[in-house]
Amino acid sequence: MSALGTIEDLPKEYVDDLVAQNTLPLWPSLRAMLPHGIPSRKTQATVWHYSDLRPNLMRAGELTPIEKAERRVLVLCNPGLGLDNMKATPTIYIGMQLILPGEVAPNHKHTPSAVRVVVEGSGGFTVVGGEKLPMEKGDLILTPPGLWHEHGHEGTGPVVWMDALDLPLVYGMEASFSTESPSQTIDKPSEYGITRLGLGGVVPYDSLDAPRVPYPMLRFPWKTVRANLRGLAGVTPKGKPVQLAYVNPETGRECLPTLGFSAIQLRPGEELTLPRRSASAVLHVVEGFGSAQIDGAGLKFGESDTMAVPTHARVTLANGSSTNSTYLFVVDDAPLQRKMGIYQVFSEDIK
Ligand code: GTQ
Repeated sequence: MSALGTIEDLPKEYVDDLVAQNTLPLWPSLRAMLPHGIPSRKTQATVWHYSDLRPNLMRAGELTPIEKAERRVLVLCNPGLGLDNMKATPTIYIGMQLILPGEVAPNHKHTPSAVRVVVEGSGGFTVVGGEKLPMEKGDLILTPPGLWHEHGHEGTGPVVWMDALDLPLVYGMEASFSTESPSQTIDKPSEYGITRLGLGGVVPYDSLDAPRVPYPMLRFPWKTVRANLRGLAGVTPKGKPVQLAYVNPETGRECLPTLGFSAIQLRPGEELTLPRRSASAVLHVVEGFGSAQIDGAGLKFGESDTMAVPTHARVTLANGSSTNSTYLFVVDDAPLQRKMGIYQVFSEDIK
């Protein structure tokens, strides 16, 4: 394979004429656009420590009233992707949102998909499509594209959650916008989704004949996921990932169109090499501490810390405790990559 011609190889007046016509030659850029073997990646393996972020988030609570923010969020920006672009990975936006007692983050809907994972505090809630969803630490709450959602806080003390959105993707498509509306009427019983669909392998009988709603379950309580992980850990050989995917229980497939969610348990003392995958990801520590090697970068993580994983990265995770398990929540863009037919797991890396 020979080296391709560069811009400098061409007469300057020719290049100037191409540019004047809003055109460019491909060949000087071909290798950059389609590198051989592995994509070029600007995303850096990065950790955001919650202990650094929290004081600034609390200060935002003093500096900016909710009316001036609508969503009081500090955004985790991957330095490799340009801070202004507000991307944790090329497709994933991550924010840490603070809501104080009595505050309301008003009702809206938008084209990007969003989820919340509760980091601290209790008494927070989100109303999604007329269902009031309580928010307790570790819970996953879906706000799918086009569904109305608003947040509130009926408890005491601060409530913080992590927002994950496919905003970089939808914004990049020039398809990102929101619509406002007065507060929703709550028209579903509490715990509606989890009561109907959150039990092992059974669904309401009439759902077999009823037209499918795309997002039948909107809240995945951490308590249930954690217990299921512990069950799986007991039957999973050492060295194999103890990992559960969050799915739509009616289809068994991913619960949002573009982003996927899973939870990993690192057993006491466990070190785990994940299969290398074409998807980019964000890891959030729900419980525990340890260290990660992501594409050769050594990162230490503690509870509520968040890490960015580039596409195609090598990832090894080590539990820092020899007596307790460590639990990680994972966001990735695998559902989108599957739909595009480009998702790959490099199984030769699986030990
Ligand atoms: O809570 O609806 O971090 O609309 C960014 C955009 C949170 C939200 C974000 C949003 C929200």
